Amino acid sequence: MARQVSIGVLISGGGTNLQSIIDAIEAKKLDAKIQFVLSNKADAYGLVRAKNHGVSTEVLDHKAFPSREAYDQAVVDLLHARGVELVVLAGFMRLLSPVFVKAYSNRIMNIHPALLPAFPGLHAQKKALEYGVRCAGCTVHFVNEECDEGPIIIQAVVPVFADDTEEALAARILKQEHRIYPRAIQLYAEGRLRVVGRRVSVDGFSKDEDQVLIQPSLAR
Ligand code: NHR
Ligand code: GAR
Repeated sequence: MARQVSIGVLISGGGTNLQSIIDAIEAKKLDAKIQFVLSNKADAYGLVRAKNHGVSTEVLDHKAFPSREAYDQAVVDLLHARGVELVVLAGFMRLLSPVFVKAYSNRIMNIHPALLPAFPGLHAQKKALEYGVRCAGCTVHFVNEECDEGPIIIQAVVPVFADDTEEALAARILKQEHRIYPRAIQLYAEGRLRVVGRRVSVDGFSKDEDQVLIQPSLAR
């Protein structure tokens, strides 16, 4: 068992990634303690998920603050007050200003439903489909001051099929999000992530040269 890492999870919506983190903790696959879940929206369903599992919640509406910086400082103050070490963005839809990023430098993670640096920003799955890529996926990265640009921790690749809809592809990607986000947090808890410039090195994992995805596959 690694030491338990104290995390704060920031959401704006449904919170299925939050659910995957709660489930991994309950299954003892993730040595983390969620200090609280914070939403900028009072009606985010993720808040119900948190309450269902005895996790405390906070709602901080960005519209009640005079500036992005003032909002971010209030969030940082809450995170500090609860002893949060690692901030986990799970569908949080507010861009973080430098005030926030500096306070938690290389201690904020985000998950994005694309193989970054391809398709940053909104509607990544739709963009991937329209572009015609054969492989899509998801990325967990540390957050820096740019959007979807921070050092990459882990990625999962999924096939794109000729008859895919945006919904089908998004669901295929989301399933893998739920596997890699708890894993990324566990690697952090185990102290196995080191950020060197743009690159994140992961201690002690074995290589497999044959772990590839070919799409369309070599079989017919
Ligand atoms: N903050 C920084 N500094 N860097 C990143 O990589 C971030 C980030 C904050 C959030 C998540 C990202 C996503 O999952 C994320 C990554 C919202 C926006 C945005 O522009 C951008 C990226 C992400 C989430 N939001 C608008 C804003 O004015 C509001 C949009 C809305 O409310 O619907 O902040 O996609
Ligand atoms: C996830 O697919 C996440 O990757 C994506 O929103 C969904 C949140 O789902 N994030 C973005 O598109 C960021 N631009 P959840 O609320 O059920 O975890």
